[in-house]
Amino acid sequence: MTRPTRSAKKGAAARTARKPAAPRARPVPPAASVPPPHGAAALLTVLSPEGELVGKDPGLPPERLVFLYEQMVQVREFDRRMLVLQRQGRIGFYGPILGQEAATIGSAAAMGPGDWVFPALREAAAAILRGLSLDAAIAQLMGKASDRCKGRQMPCHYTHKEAHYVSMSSVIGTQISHAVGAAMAARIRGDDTVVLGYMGDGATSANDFHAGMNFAAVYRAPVVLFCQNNQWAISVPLRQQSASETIAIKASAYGMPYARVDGNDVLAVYAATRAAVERARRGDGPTFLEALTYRRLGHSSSDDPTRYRDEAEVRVWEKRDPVERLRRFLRARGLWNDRREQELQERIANEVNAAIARVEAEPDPDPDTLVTDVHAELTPQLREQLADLRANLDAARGGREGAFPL
Ligand SMILES: Cc1ncc(C[n+]2csc(CCOP(=O)(O)OP(=O)(O)O)c2C)c(N)n1
Ligand SMILES: [Mg+2]
Repeated sequence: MTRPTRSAKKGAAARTARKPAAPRARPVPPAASVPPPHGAAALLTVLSPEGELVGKDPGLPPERLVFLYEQMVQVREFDRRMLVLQRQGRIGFYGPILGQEAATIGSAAAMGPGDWVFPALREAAAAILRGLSLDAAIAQLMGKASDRCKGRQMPCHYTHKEAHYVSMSSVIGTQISHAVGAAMAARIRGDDTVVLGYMGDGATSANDFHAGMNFAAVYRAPVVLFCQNNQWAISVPLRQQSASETIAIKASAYGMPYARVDGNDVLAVYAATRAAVERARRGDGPTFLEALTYRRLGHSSSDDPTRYRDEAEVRVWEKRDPVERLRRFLRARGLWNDRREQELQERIANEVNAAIARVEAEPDPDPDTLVTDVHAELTPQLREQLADLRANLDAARGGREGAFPL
């Protein structure tokens, strides 16, 4: 290797000094002629933010309206507590759903019990609505022995086999292909199952969006593809995600019917999803739905959104709160009052507290389960590693110096 001469070094230093600091890469803004992606097109709305009926009433019976409200309140409390547990170090990670309760509950409530649901990142409410117990959800988050996945999955990967709720794939957009594939299977088998496949706005930039949309439309798969447009993909705002006027119109390029719905209006979401489910069940193929909503907290417990977005935007969306909207509507119909609200809040707080206490007292998975039902026969390396792990865990339990950190 030749060493640079003193003068060459000096020249290089001078060149470096003259060179202005490289600007931080900034995303190219959308073309001026393209209207902003959100707010540009009409939204299907049933309830105004004040809870007044402004659209076509889907005609749900009173007990079903109350059920939807109770589900929304329950998941809001669950969400709040799980984030607190994460902050206290009792859960490793959590992805909050505050603000998106109506989009998930309205769509999940439109599905039949035999249908299938392929969630994306924030659809715990759909699993709970389909019968996942709070204990099972918390066991998943805490990685307890009773967890269906034996604590092997990252938190927020709930699964509920009995209710056809498939664990989400963290790989953005892959749920779209999975949902379409399952819908194709139903079609080939000739049953009337419908599949609901969720995605975020960010997922519409993923390869699987194109593959899934195209496949679903060409083969008329009985699937409802539901985009939770919460307007952020971690720190990327929608205007930097897509120059399309709306997300919904992307479906027209695939020859798929679509609708754009107010995602904070549970009745509008329910009505749009119900129509799409009926269409799919009749054999008329897929529908794409864009639900306009807002992610009010960080992307996850590892994120700080104050570093990249204006809190004033959050305040605007707080005023469009989905839970309050339905509560106002129920009150106006004489289906809700302060007493019922207080009873519900107390009942849910007690149920969540009791579930946390029960699950936290449960044992962690036996470390042997890392391998024992994965491999029929352990490789020599795995055997050695497992022996090492056991020895270290034993040492740690004995409280000896230098023990394996638990
Ligand atoms: C293929 C892939 N690329 C990147 C990531 C990292 N990632 C995790 S969540 C996320 C943003 C998802 O945004 P969106 O689809 O809008 O869903 P949201 O988080 O808003 O619910 C990204 C880029 C990933 N998990 N998978
Ligand atoms: Mg998003």
